[in-house]
Amino acid sequence: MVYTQFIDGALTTGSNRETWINYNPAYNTPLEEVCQANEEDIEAAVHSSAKAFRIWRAKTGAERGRVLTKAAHILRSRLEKIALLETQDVGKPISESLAVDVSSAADALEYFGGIAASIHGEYVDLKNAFGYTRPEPLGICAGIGAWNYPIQIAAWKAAPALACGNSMIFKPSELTPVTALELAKAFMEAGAPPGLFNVVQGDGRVGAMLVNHPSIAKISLTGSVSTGKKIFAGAASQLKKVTLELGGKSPLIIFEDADIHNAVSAAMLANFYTQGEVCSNGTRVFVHRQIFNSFLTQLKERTEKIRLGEPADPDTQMGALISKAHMEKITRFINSGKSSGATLLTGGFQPEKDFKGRDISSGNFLAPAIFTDCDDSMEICKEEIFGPVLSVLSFDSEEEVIERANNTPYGLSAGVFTNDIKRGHRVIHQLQAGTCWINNYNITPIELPFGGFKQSGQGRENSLAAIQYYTQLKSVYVELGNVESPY
Ligand code: TXE
Repeated sequence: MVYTQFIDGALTTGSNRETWINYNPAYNTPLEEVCQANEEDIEAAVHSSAKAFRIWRAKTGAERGRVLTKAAHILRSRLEKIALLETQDVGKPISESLAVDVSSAADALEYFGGIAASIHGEYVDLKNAFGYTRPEPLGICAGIGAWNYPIQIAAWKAAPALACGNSMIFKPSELTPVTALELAKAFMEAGAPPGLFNVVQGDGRVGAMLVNHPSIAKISLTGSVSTGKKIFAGAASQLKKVTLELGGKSPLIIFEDADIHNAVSAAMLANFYTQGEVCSNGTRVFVHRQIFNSFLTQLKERTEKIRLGEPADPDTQMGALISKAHMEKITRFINSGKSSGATLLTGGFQPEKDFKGRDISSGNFLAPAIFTDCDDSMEICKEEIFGPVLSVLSFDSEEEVIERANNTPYGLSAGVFTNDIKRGHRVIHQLQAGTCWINNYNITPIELPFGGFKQSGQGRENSLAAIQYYTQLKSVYVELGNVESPY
């Protein structure tokens, strides 16, 4: 099957002859051939997006909200089909794509569909005059996605953009081109004007075309820090608005009074969910020295029970990494950890068989790895690995752990486990991270802002906070008296 662009309400292979093969990470077998967009396709997408924008911005918030809400229902009605597509494309377990990926995309559409009618400005009383503000849409927004949560990322960008009256051109990661098309179809069936949500396919070259296109008002990226810097620089030449959701090396701090079972659960969720390919992962697990050994014993025991294997099996808990190249990158990090003196407590190897004895040797599977005897200066404790590799570090005092946790150029997330309510808040307030949890980890409800401090990003996704990143404020002064003039 040839996978395509979705432009002006219809699938099209576009005008380019260049294609690439998209693989299923569980077997490294081809899934489909995908057409790379060229400049002509981008022009067609921009033209249709501009047309849709004129129609869409003239609608009331309630009308826009209705379309988003209907699209959410359509996604939910196709939950199993889309979840399977996502699992085949990303390699993540079907249990995850059923429970999280498609539903969180639908949650975003419902949430922003629900508030579309309430987006409003302010009235300001002035002497003999009044003023008001109008949050107006930006125009055509471009969304550029990463490969770990393809449909969720597409919906997290599209939902607030469309609720605010913008149109969107979305480019999925070249490694996961499939489910953004399902979102585009859902919007069309829900009554969106053709072109409101176009999908163009391709690698960074297509992303760069979107960044440089003068008719595109805003870029929202989910991706790596290095791509974020390129996009920020590219957008600067035209002073475009940007939202950047980038990577991290987040701390998870476990104090001696924490509930250890819960803390171990959170550390596993913070490192092994989606094979560890999550930007907000708490990959530096700081454990108070008093509970270090018992924490480690439980962590090792439970990690070794993770059911790794065939992603489409509902019993599977961990699937395949996105690509062979990514698996090799993670393996290099594991070797770096070993050679720098850390102890690999468990995992870090490529299993031949899965938990039901099936041959998985052709896929990108890696047993979840735990490193101990770590030092903050080791590469594995400083660089984002984006795979199932957890480093455990011990600490003695609150002051010390806060300083060590903050000693990173990243600032996406942080977690604290303690039963002392005062300490929980006190510590969280001192951590340099945009998305934090007390006594849990990696929970990202649509109602709360998501985004990073420092080099982990710009702007926020989700929640009411997202509205300001998809609108521009117009101030209107209305005179009720005479014009006072010195002339
Ligand atoms: O990122 P890339 P990947 C981060 C995390 C991880 C990385 C993996 O740090 O290491 O992303 O995702 C497009 N101009 N997060 O490898 O390479 C590219 O085609 C314009 C953080 O996909 O940065 C793809 O669509 N676009 C996170 C997208 O950018 C360009 C969640 C990302 O690619 C481009 C997931 C260019 N010059 C991953 N070059 C979070 N914060 O939520 C590439 N692209």
